[in-house]
Amino acid sequence: MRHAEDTIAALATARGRAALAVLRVSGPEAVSVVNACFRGKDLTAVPSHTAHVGYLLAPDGAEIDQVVVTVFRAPHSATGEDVVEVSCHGGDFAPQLILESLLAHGARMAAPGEFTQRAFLNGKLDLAQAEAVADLIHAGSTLAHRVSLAHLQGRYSAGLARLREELLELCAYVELELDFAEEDVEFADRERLLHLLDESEATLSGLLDSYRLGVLLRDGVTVVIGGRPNAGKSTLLNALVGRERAIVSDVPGTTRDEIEAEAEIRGLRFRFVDTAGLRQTADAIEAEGVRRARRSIEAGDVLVYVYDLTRGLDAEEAAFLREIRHTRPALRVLVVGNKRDLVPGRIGPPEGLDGTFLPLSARDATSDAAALAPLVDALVAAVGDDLSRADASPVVMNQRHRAHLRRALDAVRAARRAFDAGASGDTLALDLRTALHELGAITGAVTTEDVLDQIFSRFCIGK
Ligand SMILES: Nc1nc2c(ncn2[C@@H]2O[C@H](COP(=O)(O)OP(=O)(O)OP(=O)(O)O)[C@@H](O)[C@H]2O)c(=O)[nH]1
Ligand SMILES: [Mg+2]
Repeated sequence: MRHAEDTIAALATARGRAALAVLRVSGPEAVSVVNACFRGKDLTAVPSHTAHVGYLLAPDGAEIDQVVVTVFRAPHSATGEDVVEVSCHGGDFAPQLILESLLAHGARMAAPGEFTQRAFLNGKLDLAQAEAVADLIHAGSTLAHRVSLAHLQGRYSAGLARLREELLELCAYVELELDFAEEDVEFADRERLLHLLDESEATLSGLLDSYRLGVLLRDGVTVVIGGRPNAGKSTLLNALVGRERAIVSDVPGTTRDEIEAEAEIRGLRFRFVDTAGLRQTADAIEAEGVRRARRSIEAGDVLVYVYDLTRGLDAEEAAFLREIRHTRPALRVLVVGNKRDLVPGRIGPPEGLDGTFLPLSARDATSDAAALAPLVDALVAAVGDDLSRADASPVVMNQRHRAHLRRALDAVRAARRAFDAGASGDTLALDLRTALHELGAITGAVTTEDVLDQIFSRFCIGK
C-alpha cells in the first residue's frame, strides 16, 4: 500500500461564477499548509471536524477572501488523511488565487482522481465504490443517479462480497482434496458443492445480464426519428421534448442537418435525433442529409419511423423497413402513422407490417402531452428491460467490471464441467481461484498500480 508523503490541493467545485466554491487539501501537511495562509484561529490547535471563519491570504499577506475552513484529522476524513476544506466565494478569481496560495505554501496540485485514489488506498472505500463516485458525478438521469448512489453506498460491493464468500466456501470444500469421483464422499457434501456452484453461476449471470440496462442508464437511449419528407418528424420531435427545437414547415425537405434534443422519460435519458426526410434528391445538401439520416438510423437504439396517414406507407418505405429489420435485428422499430387528426374513423396498421404501430397526431401532441402517452409507453417498452430492476438489484454499468464478471463466470462454468467430469479437487480449486481473483479485481482486493492509475486518471481534478 502506498502512503502519501506529500500534500495535495485542488478546487473541488466547478469553475466559474457561483455563490461558493470549495477547495480541498489532503495529506500530512494539510493543516499546516492552510494555517500558513489563514488569518483566524490557529488551525494546528483546533479539534477535528470543526469549522472556522477567517481570511485566506496570498503569499504576500494580502487578503484574498473571507472563508470558512473545516478541519478533518486522519483517519476520520474522506481520504483517511488530514483534510482541510476551504469554502470561499465562487467566481473566476478568489478560488484560483487561494489555490495558488496553497501551492505556494507547500501543497502540490492534485492529479485527476487523486483524492479518491487516496481514499481507496486508505481503505475508505473499495474500487467499485470509487468508480461509483465518478458514475454519480456523470449520472445523466434519475435512474443512473439512483443506481450510482446505491453502488457508492456499497450495495453492489456487498453483493460481490457475498459471492466471494460462496466461492471461498466452495474452495474450502474442494481444497480438502476430496476426490468427488469416489463413492465414499458424503452425498450431502456433493449436493452442497453443486448447489454452491449453481448459485454462483446464477448470481454471475444475473449481474452480467444487468449490463444491458447499465449501458442504457449510463449512456441513455438513442431514438432516431426517420421517414419521408413532410411526414411530421420535426413536429414529433418538438412534441417529445416539449419545446420548439426543430423548424417545422410544410415545405418537404425542411430538415437537413440532424437535430438532437434530450428528454428524461421514466427516469431514463432519451436522446432524440430528428433527421432529413428520406427521398431521392438532386439537391447536394439535402442528399448529404439523407445519407446522414440513414447512418443515424443504423446506429440508433430505436427507430421511430413516421409516415403520413393521408398518403399511406408506400412500397419503397415498406421495403426499407423490412430491410432494416434484416440488417439491424437489434434495432427496435416503432411505426408512427402521423396526422391522425386528418383521417376520420378507425385506423389499422399498414398491410404487411409486423411490429408496433401507433396512429397519432404529432401536431395535437404539441399542445396535449397525453396524446403522446402510447408512444412514450412504446418507447419505454422498446427499451426492453425491466426498469424496476434498477432499484431492486445491483446493475453493472462499468465495462471493466463486465470483463471481470465474464471471466469469473467462465471459470465457475469450467469448475462445473470439471466436477461433472469427475476431475480432482485440485483442478476445481484452480478454476475457483481464478473466479475469486476476477471478483477481487472489481473491488480492488487484487489490483496492480497500473490498473489503479488507469482508473483514477479518468476522474477529474479535485475528485
Ligand atoms: N394536420 C397535421 N399536420 C401535421 C401533423 N404533424 C405535422 N404536420 C404538418 O406537416 C408539415 C410537415 O411537418 P414537419 O414536422 O416539418 O415534417 P418533417 O417530417 O420534419 O419534414 P422534413 O423536415 O421536410 O423531412 C407541417 O406543415 C406540419 O405542421 C399532424 O399531426 N397533423
Ligand atoms: Mg423536419
